[in-house]
Amino acid sequence: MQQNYWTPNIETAPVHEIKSLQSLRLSQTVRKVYANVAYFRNRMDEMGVTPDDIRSVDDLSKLPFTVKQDLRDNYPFGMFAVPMDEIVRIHASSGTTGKQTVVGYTQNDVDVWKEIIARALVAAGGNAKDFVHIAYGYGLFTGGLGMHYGAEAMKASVIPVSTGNTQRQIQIMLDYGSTILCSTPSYALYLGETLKEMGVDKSQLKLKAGIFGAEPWTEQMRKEIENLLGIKAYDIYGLSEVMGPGVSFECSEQTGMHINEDHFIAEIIDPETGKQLPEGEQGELVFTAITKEALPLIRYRTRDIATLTREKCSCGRTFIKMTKPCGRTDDMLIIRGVNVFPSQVESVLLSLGQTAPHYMLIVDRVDNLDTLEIQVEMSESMFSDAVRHIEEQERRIRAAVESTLGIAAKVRLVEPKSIQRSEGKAKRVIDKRKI
Ligand code: DLL
Repeated sequence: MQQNYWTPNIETAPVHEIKSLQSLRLSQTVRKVYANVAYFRNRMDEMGVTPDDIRSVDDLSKLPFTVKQDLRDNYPFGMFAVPMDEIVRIHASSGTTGKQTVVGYTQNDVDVWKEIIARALVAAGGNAKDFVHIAYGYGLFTGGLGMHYGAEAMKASVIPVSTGNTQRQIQIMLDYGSTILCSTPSYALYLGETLKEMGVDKSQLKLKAGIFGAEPWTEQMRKEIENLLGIKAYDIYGLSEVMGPGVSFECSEQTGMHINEDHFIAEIIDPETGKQLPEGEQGELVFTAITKEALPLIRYRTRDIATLTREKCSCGRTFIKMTKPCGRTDDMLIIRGVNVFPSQVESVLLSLGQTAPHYMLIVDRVDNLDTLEIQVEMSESMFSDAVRHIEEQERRIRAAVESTLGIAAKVRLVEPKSIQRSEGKAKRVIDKRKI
């Protein structure tokens, strides 16, 4: 198999070497953060921990967690560990509630970020000959500019389209010969649909791969995108508080994402107790940034639920792998006491086939009882079928949801194209109970 690495000596280093590098970088980072960020110093003092207590990765659990609220409380720049004149870039999270969380980068942070994005692009088969079409939003969101700098570092020809104007995006793909598409998976699907509507055959495109992330997506959705666009679809994960896209990335094996362990230490914890969980167990992902200068967050609780594994990967990389996040602790719906993630419903829908991969979950409370309605778009061919067939399909979906998730749901098939398409992160849930 062809091995594609950007930094082979690091990406394939023996695990004990990675761990000792992490230990060294962790103790240096804790020292810096203790000296420069009042918030951390106070938290560590409260816990009776000093920088001298942190000598290796095994000491991580002695350190306090950081959560999104801490960044909000120190809005906008209160957690930065360097003076503002060293900050060369500012981004902010796309959060819809509360204050935005603001993140900063030094020149060195931007350089590291470029490297890890280049690793992801190269792992997806990218090189200097590629035309990288970036349809993530540019602006305070980290997706657009993050991927942009990495693709430039790889010396690709970068096409910074940003989001929106979907037909024009397709025209650009045709005219400029885009070979790698970077966007949210839901926007990739929308591009695929628009391609069909415009009467363009996927064989007219030069696209070979796509790098999709910023929101959860299932294996079935991957197949759907690959099919619509005629590409191989790779996952990429990240969050602005830790860096942006590129904290982890998929390789040719496509069984999870390698975490860039020379820059980030990953842990899985029990979200209820905060206790570390062993490898292979599912829980909340926690990251410590060990090379960041501007905002080196310690034990940042992502709220994303995933599993870590260090099983040998056929690509040769030794970095630990995380599974696709299956949801967030704060996205999890509790419906009549049952925990439900939107991605589980997506899996059921796509495994049954026939419907389009566009759906909306509407949760409500009627007479003190939670209700779940699943609206799913019919495919064009179904739409022209008899009503009897539609009802039968609704019944099938209802039965599958009930047996897989253990909850009763009302299923309503809706007309093709009636569920709103997103250019960025898709919105899949309307929870009326909170209103
Ligand atoms: O979404 C950074 C990013 C941009 C990642 C482009 C990948 C590609 P935030 O806006 O801070 O940053 O949102 C971070 O998005 O905690 C996850 O819940 C979710 N997320 C990101 N990547 C994935 C993925 C960017 N591949 C939050 N699968 C994270 C599932 C993802 N969820």
